[in-house]
Amino acid sequence: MKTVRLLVGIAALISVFAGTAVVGVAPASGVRTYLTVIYGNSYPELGITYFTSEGADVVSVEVESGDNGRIIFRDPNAAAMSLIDDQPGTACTLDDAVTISCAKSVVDGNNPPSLRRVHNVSVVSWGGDDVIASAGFGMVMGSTYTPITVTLSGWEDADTLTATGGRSRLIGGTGDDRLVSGPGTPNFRDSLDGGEGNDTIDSVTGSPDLDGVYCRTGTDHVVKDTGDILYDTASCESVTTP
Ligand SMILES: [Ca+2]
Ligand SMILES: [Ca+2]
Ligand SMILES: [Ca+2]
Repeated sequence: MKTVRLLVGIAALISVFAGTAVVGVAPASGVRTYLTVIYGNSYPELGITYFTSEGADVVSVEVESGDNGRIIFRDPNAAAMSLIDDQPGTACTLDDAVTISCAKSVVDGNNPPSLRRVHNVSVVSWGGDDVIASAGFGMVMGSTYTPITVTLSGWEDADTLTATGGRSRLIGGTGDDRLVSGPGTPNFRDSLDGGEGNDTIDSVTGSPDLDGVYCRTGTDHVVKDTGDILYDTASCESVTTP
């Protein structure tokens, strides 16, 4: 089952990133948690995805500020972590048994060499009641000042997804999920998608940061700022604005 979903997830990534990156094969999951980091995006951009295990995981990702800031995945309940990428000379390091961190850019080995910048960061969790959080306002390096987009996907069961900072996409999937989007980067709209199930969606920030909400099926409750947008209003059974 997980193999099928992993393939679906990878296919989705390839679809999203339209990249030509070599995709690594995830290690056998004999342990409770495994982690895979995959690079893939439209060259020379980079995307990094962290896959957790079946079962309830508690995972965080932080995008530090500054060109030299790092992208840090923490999984304190992991039995082990592993690292797969398509870069010779990876920009990610296994810092300890439960922490992987990645540079926000890497110069590849091509001739002439290209500076590859990370534009997308994802955490994908499968079954289990997962708690996934993101934080940090780290920007893409260079002159665009476009925030790195952080995507948290809970898939099955009752997940709690919380994003603070930057530009975020929360995807609850099936199950009765709780999605919370805190203050982000003005002018870059966050997205909260409850998916199937009875979801609680909180996009209140009291800041100029605007959010977009999908409730989908189930009996969903939304708390939102006045300016936040409901993409499927009829599917949001309860909507309140402080
Ligand atoms: Ca889950
Ligand atoms: Ca859901
Ligand atoms: Ca729903």
